[in-house]
Amino acid sequence: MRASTGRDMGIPDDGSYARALSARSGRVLLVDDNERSAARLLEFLSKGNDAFAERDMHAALTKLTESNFDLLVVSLSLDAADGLRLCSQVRSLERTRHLPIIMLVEPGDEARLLRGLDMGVNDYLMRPIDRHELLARVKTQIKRKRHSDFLRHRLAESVELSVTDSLTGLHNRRYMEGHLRTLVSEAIRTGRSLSMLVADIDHFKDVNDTHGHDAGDAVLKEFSVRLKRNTRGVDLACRLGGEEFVIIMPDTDLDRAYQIGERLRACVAADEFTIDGGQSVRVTASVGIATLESPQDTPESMFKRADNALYKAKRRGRNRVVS
Ligand code: GH3
Ligand code: MG
Ligand code: MG
Ligand code: MG
Repeated sequence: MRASTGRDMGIPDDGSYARALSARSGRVLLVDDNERSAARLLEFLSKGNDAFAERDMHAALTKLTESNFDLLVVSLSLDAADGLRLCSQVRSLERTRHLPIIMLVEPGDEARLLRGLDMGVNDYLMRPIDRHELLARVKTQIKRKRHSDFLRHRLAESVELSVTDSLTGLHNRRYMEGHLRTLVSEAIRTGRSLSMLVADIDHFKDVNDTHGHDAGDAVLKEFSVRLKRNTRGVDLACRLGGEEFVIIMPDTDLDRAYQIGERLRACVAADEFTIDGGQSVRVTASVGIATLESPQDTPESMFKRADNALYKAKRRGRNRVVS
């Protein structure tokens, strides 16, 4: 595999791809129950790798689940069908699912070779083993693993980024919209209650104007912490943008939602928010509440009612909850 930079795959070339591929020597586990063959292979494999050997499948599985390996080399001449069973176990365990496997096969054992390939073994060598060929195949498999680990990691990261607000770590608007839709249909289907709360920090522009944008960011973070503190595990807390936040609360009626809104409002107003340089600011928030009213209700209409209530709270003088 040529790619030594990530640029040709659309990966920003910050060097992380090259680093991931050239990382430390590979950790290789050899499983072979023939003592002489194992000693010889282990010596080959130790060239450029951290190589370990086990004699049977159970010891090998224990080792594989205790720490991370980059490659498994299995001799198919293990007792009975143990070599294949080990491969199948490795493929089925979460921790080892992506571990590359190379099989070592006796000539004439094509039936098991085919079954191994069928269950996702990555490569094989026929005995007698040529050391150069072994090392070349080992190197290729380790490189491929690092390549796919890197992509899997990046993918997980970007999925996370696409639904998370980077400043506060709360869910973002996109996530909220999708989730609200699901929760509304679920509540309508089951006849259970569903409420939402929209909170907006009062005169937040003044915080920025007086103390600077970083101080504003610090307030937003601390506000998110207090918001979270007032939610249950099943509630969904999001930052919609700016200084506007939402909590969606399943199994919660209007009265209960009002209590939660009031508790949040009080918790914001009670203690000053710490900003940089040991300073602190006093902040209040206004809160609008809405609940799912009928099976004809939609996420949009419910959100609109919460937003209208918030607007009323602002007009009536802020630092209050309106439903
Ligand atoms: P109101 O009580 O009517 O809500 O007044 P307000 O000042 O809070 O509302 P306004 O919408 O006039 O101002 C919101 C301010 O929030 C303006 C904008 O610069 C600031 N803001 C938006 N996003 C961020 C952010 O991520 N960080 C910081 N520090 N400020 C932000
Ligand atoms: Mg505003
Ligand atoms: Mg505001
Ligand atoms: Mg606002």
